[in-house]
Amino acid sequence: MNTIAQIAESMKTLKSAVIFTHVRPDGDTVGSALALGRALGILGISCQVVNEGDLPEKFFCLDGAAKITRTPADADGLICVDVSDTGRLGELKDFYFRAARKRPTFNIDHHVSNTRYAKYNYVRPCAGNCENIAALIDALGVKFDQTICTCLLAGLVTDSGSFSHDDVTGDTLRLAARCMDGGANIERITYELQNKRSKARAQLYAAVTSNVRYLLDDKLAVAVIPADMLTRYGLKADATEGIVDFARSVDVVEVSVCLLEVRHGQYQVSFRSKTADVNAIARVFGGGGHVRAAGCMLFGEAEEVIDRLRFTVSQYLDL
Ligand SMILES: [Mn+2]
Repeated sequence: MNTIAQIAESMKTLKSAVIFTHVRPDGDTVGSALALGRALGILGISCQVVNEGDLPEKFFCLDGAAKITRTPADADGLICVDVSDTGRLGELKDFYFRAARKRPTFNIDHHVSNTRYAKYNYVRPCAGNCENIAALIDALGVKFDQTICTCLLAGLVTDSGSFSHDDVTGDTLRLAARCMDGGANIERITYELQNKRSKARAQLYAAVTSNVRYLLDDKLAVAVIPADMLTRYGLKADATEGIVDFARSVDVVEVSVCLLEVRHGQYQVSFRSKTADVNAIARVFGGGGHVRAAGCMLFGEAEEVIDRLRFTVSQYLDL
């Protein structure tokens, strides 16, 4: 692994960079990318932020989000932010590997499951990857402007569950305070990125949460979202965010799982836990993430997938 100072030195030699965000982007990957892109821009390094899909509209409250594209151009360097492994680049993975043959690659992330896939790697577990990005911007010698502050705070507040997760530290809050002093609007960010929901999404939420299944003495909660359900409500996958967190909030639940059927017989699985290591559970199925929040893909019929989950989760619980 490299130090943040080494990463900053190498980045400063670039004239241009592509900054990659992960599939199904969240506030942390987008906030990380836009804050870093802004800082590098101040140094005269032109940056293009990319994502494999169309960016959900809620992110447009952040400066620069409207310029995020799915079609990168060539650049001097490739930077991945909040991307634990290259599979998380989705359809941009091929572009990344082609360009990586001749360009330096950077990996700035906070996931314990990070595979250190780049030439330069800086991986430090913390509440939000924006904490690592803030350290990098400091190492680059760029002063935080209002845009940087807003984007960093967006990553911090969303990835930490509004500063409620157990990996939140005094440093997380000190950085948040610094962002507030720099003019970030926390009310706008939290409303746009976390709290605002459409009526259709509220109805989906009610339908799914009222059918949560409780297994393993109620320690495992499973929410299932069949593919046709999203179609019925006219919603996309990102509308299901928060359902798995709701299921974990039930007092007796230790591990919560949300199964989203992305195509027939294929489930995108999100895990949350109170104390169990769901990164380890997700890894059993080829996924990963954080100790208390992770994900993977599972194939099969719903009942069969739930059986496999029930068995594997039972190995990680005191029953
Ligand atoms: Mn993150």
